[in-house]
Amino acid sequence: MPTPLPAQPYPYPLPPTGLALIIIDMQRDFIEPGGFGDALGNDVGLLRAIIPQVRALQDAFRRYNLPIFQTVEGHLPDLSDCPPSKRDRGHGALKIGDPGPMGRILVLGEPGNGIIPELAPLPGEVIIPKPGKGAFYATDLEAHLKAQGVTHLVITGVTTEVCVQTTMREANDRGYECLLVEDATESYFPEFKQATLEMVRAQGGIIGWTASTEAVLSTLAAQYSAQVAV
Ligand code: C5J
Repeated sequence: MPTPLPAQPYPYPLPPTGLALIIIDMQRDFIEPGGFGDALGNDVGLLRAIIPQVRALQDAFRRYNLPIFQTVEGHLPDLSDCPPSKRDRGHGALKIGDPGPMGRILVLGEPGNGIIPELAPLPGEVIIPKPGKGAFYATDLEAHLKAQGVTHLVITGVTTEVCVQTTMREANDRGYECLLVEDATESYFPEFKQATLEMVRAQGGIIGWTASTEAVLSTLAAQYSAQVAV
């Protein structure tokens, strides 16, 4: 039986099996000075506020042996998977592929492309490199989810209105029941974050649900600690 998790616009049906945590793009490129987010003129320090909540969710999913998928946005070194429209867009100080203080901007394998140390994956946890904003586009995320019988996604990470929202919409269209964690996602623009939360849960949850980290953690404990103890 699903356990109701306090959420908006109404309780989220936390399933007995089939739940996974998605952590979007908690990589140095977006969160530390000298990366892509900084090159675009953003105050990257704003994004650090969610690290404790994402870490608490990561710890809980590990405790209950539930799958965790992290993504990193990045391109192949020859940029063959980066459309010129993406590289040329905007007037950033550095463009995708340019050398920067943390290596080449938004290129897979460069120091800036690494997940921040506070959220480093454990051996065996899956990292999905993605060339786009959505985590399903040109990746094997869906194959991983199907292989593990995942039906419900708890979604966290940055930035709320770009890669997080795009991923949530892609997942919703594929039939996943998605919960966006309000204080475990962040934007460079507080008003865009707020608007995204409202868009997701409007019209009876047209894209899914939103809930606090605390609500997720306490309901996870109620639902899964007995299963782990057995
Ligand atoms: C952006 C992302 N904002 N991870 N990427 O370009 O949201």
